[in-house]
Amino acid sequence: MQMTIRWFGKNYDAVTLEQIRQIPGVRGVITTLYGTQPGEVWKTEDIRAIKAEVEAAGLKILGIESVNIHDEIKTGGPLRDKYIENYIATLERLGKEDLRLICYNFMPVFDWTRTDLAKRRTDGSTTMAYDQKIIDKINPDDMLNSITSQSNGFVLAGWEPERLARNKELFAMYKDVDEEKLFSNLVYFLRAIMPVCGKYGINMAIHPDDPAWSVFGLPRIISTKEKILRMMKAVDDPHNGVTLCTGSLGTNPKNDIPDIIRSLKGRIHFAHLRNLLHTAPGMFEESAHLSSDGSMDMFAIVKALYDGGFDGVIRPDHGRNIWGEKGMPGYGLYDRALGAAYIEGLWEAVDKMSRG
Ligand SMILES: [Mn+2]
Repeated sequence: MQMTIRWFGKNYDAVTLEQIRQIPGVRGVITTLYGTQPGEVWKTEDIRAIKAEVEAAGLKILGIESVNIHDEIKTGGPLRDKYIENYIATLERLGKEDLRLICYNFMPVFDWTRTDLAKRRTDGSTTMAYDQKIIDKINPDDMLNSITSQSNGFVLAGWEPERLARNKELFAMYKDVDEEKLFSNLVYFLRAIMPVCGKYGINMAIHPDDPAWSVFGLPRIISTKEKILRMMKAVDDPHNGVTLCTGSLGTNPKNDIPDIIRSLKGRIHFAHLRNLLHTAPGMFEESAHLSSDGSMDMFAIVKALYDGGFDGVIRPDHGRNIWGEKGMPGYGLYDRALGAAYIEGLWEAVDKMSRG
């Protein structure tokens, strides 16, 4: 297991590489070329530059989150083959620079959805929260304005203004895309990229839908064990894998995460570990990572990963904002550092118990 922290690059992140380097057990970061647009071929010089910057701080880039997928690919539009070619060219360049873990998602329009980015908890911390009753009452434009106004001035991954300015156009593009169509477009994409992944040993790790049900009528295909296994079988290649995001899958309390982990043995390339507190049906908030603070059994989750021989990359996922930090919602330093240390502790305990 390799512990990492997501880092958005010096122009976008308030957390520095020097700070990340001091979190116990953290040897690497997960990052991306944040300024690039979906569909763009990444430049080798840009990849080398960010790699050199991270390595100069005594860390390594252990995964890319994300190489985003152009909507022409997701909707199966007339330009999809051109954008798949571009995606393959980017993978090739990443592979040549020894970057072999790629997180991506196949969610239409919105990467993730929350209704409150700074819900105050009883301990005075703030956290991201979701309430389906609010979503049912608003339209996507309200959603965008609300997210943007709460972002503390940061550009939030998945809510980049360039993309979201095209909100209406995007909804129109997905008008005739149902779950089956989206699924077959994903399979088409994966079949096309598997040869280059095989050549460079690149592991693709699809991120589950967040929340794990349809919002604003958009289709969801990576939200349950059955759906994920269907996708694994449709492209039965070890390079076609998943990002096991407990906070996304766990939005639906019916998802048994340790069971999902066991069913995906060998196909989990990346793990996002965080905890949620379910407050009512369709309503949750992101808690601290500890089992005792949320609704998930983080010990059982770590043990299932360990027992399945997981040797990939983990990162603590979103954290609360604590100790007065003015951070990007979900991505401050302090609570994620606590999360990393906690997960390291669980891992050490499970490891020593298993060895007897
Ligand atoms: Mn995640």
